[in-house]
Amino acid sequence: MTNGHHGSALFGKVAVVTGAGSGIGAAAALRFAAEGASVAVIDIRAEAAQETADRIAKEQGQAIAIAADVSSAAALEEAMDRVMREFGGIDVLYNNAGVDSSGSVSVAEEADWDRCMTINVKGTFLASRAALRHMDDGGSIINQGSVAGLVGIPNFAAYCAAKGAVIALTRQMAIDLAPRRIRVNVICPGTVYTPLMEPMLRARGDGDLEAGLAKTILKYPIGRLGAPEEIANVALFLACGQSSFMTGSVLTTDGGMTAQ
Ligand code: 1HS
Repeated sequence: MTNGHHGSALFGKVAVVTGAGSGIGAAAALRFAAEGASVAVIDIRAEAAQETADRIAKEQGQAIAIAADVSSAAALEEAMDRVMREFGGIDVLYNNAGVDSSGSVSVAEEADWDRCMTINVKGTFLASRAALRHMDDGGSIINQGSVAGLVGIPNFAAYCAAKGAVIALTRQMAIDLAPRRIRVNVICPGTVYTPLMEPMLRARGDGDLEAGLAKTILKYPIGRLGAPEEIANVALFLACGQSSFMTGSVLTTDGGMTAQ
């Protein structure tokens, strides 16, 4: 490994990351691999998934790329079956894949609402269900929430509702899966500069990305947005044994945004 994060917190483990072709998912896939996990890189875009898997291979990590849409139960079952065949089981699932959606309730489009709920909420359910068929006792599921699931964000109706649902689902899953010693936790990042965020930042700046960024940073006491690697570090903590007494936890990772 050449990335300076060499460790073995996930030695011998198998981790699945959805939406791992870019952003936080890619950072987490790389981090998990650097810590010794065999990683299944799932993304709806085959090329993006392959790119992350190639980056992992370049650092002597182990990864496979799988193209799958998290809104498809059949695609996810096929994907998890493939992980089972190639790696022999699943220890960690990071439900990271997500989409944003803009608009207040007065103007939001029904199709955008449905898409936001389908990818963010149903996708988390479907990927978890498919993975759980192959998960051993003692595994870890990490869901991707958002500060938007905790506080209202202007013009983000469907996204806030979806992330609130992911947080509630996390607590529910933690109860049902405790007897199998599968822990389920949710990370609530503040804005991280990733491809997902660009349209929102641009809109907030009336078309000017830099202006939107400046406006957004004002909401963060720490004075900047997050980096994908800073969320990946929290995901690693939840994935490994260091968080062994944590389940049903909501981990805000937001530079103080919700502390105000
Ligand atoms: C999209 C991501 O989950 C963050 S929601 C927007 C929060 S903020 O930066 O506008 O306060």
